[in-house]
Amino acid sequence: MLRGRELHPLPSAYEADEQLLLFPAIQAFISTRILVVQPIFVKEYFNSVLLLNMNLKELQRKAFEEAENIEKKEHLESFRIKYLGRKGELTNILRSLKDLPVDERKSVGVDANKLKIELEQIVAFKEKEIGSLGEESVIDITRPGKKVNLGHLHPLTKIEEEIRNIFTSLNFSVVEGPELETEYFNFDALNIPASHPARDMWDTFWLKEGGKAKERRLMRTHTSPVQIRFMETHKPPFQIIVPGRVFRYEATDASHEINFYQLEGLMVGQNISLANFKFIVETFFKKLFGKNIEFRFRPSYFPFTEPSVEVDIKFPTKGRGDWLEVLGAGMVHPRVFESAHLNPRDIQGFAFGVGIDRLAMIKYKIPDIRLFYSGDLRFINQF
Ligand code: FA5
Repeated sequence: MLRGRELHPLPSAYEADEQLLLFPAIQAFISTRILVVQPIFVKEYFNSVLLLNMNLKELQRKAFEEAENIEKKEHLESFRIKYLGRKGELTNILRSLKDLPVDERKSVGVDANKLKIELEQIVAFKEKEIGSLGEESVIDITRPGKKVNLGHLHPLTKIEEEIRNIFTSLNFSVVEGPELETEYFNFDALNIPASHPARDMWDTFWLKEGGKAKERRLMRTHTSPVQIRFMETHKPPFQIIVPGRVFRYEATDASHEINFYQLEGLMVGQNISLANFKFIVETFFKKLFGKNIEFRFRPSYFPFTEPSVEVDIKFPTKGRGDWLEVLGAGMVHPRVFESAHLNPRDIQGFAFGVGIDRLAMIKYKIPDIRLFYSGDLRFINQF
């Protein structure tokens, strides 16, 4: 047997230590061979465990000392190969562990693996250290700087913030609701039953749902469903605004988008009247556009308000004044209160829904609503 030739008396622990100091390179070689003979020579076996432990200690001392002096990439690579490479000194010891009985394998193995992690950490640390001294990471202070482009708020976000501030200064609270709505909140609870012709007023993005769905869902066509959601859980009196995104499946033009922003208003109490609405809306317009803003009220129809009105603002386009519809409103319909489990005999109130995009068009003199969603920086950077 080839292994038979490798059997030889082992040096004592002391001698071995001496040898280690003198001939460290030979040590791993000896230790791996020793393990082969352990089933035969018990004494040699104990010596082999001792030797392995001493080997590890010496290897650690030596490696740490060498690591101190590593300054170049090439040195680091030789260091890595010497200890951790396929035939490296520590790798040899680790490989030889399998020949030890389980108990000893455990004790020596823990130390050997600990040392392996330590050496790997040293290599990683040195790699970084050398890299940060390398050419590629030297900071050239003469290089021209890179301009950092600062972003800013979108005009629609800006105006929404301004509107929120105006209404909170008038003691309104800000409430939000879901963009994905149920048919009930968007239509039925607002007195727009399936058969009602008013349902045709909004072309809707419906969700495709499997047959198991309890209720049809849609992308809300207006912010009015939040009226119901809020009134179901709050007792009057209250005054709220509800800013949010809405969706309509309709043709776009200069004043119509398929997704745009609305702001719902709702004020409910014992004696709230259309006169209160007129005061609030007038104050709001004057704060947003200045005292000289021109607007008008027109009678209108919504199934969820009675009576209903619409409001237009004079919009200066190309030198001539045009009226632009910005808002629908009215006194909350008794059926809407009933949907929210409130008694219409005890309370009354007004509601309105204003188009935020249209207000922004007027404030910033934007002739086409589609510019807000174009993503064109030449447009956006003007704000
Ligand atoms: C409604 O959406 C009602 N929910 C408003 C309402 C609330 C009435 C509470 C009564 C009580 P209308 O469809 O008219 O109403 O839309 C209201 C405003 O949203 C319009 O005046 C307009 O400013 C804006 N708007 C409507 N459709 C579009 C669109 N396609 N693109 C941009 N803005 C739109």
